[in-house]
Amino acid sequence: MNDVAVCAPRTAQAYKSSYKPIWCPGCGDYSVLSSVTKALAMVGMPPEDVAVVSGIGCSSRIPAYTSCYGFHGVHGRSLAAATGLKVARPDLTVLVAGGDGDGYSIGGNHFLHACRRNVDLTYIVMDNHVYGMTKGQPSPTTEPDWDSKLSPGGTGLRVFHPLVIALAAGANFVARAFSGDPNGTAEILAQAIRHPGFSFVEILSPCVTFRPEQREWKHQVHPAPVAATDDPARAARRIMTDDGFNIGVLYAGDRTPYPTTTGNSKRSPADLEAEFAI
Ligand SMILES: Cc1ncc(C[n+]2csc(CCOP(=O)(O)OP(=O)(O)O)c2C)c(N)n1
Ligand code: SF4
Repeated sequence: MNDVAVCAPRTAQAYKSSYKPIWCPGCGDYSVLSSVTKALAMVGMPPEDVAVVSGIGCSSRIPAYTSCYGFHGVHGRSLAAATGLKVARPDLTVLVAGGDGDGYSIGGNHFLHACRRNVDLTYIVMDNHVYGMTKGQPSPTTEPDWDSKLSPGGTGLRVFHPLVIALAAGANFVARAFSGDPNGTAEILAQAIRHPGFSFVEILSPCVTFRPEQREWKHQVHPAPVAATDDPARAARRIMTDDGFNIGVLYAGDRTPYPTTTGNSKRSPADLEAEFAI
């Protein structure tokens, strides 16, 4: 986390914008928005010192619903944009948010390298195991036997395992949360924001329109039975063998974050123009 001046305490409301979300009634992303704003209030930096960067998808609409700086960018490229922003402006706290299609499919390559670089970012994936915005195509986390009009009989493909992949690639903090537990999710997000380096929080967030059966997740999630470890091999073994519904911080490491404070972070537009003059 940055050494920002922490001013008077703010409520979660202070981090919400006046735009009303247009998600479907019952979408898990409403609760994720509430957890993000609660977490920011817990951590306490002013909204103008926070940037929320996203890709494309229902979940990627989230920056507009906060009062922080926002960038609703290109599908699958949120981590690239956020990395550039954080390196250029290390004084900002940068959150990155999006869906499983955005982050693991078209953005999969960026996900690997963001973990490896370990820039001080907090990456929030609202995982609903489907492409919601484009009407229900299977994503990398869709179960192989999920039968739908767009994937008759299921894809038959092995699922992508984001938490283990993040660990193997070098993420410094790995957690799983559930949108139906907004307070618990806010606690996890606050820890993720405070943790140095690349923090990855996978939030199970039901798409009630294309995956209505995900309403059952509230009966399946449970707290992780053991505390977070700082041993990546142990964390990987646990995550590989859990049931996919363990909620909590699963790994908190101590890798040194990518250094972002060596340059002059607050150059004027005139300085930048001069640098690129031909
Ligand atoms: C380059 C490009 N390819 C495809 C699309 C179409 N597209 C928009 S959102 C999306 C998938 C969104 O799914 P996900 O990231 O899981 O988010 P959700 O809508 O479920 O929150 C796709 C394929 C696009 N906008 N740009
Ligand atoms: S389509 Fe699914 S992910 Fe998109 S807003 Fe509706 S419920 Fe949420």
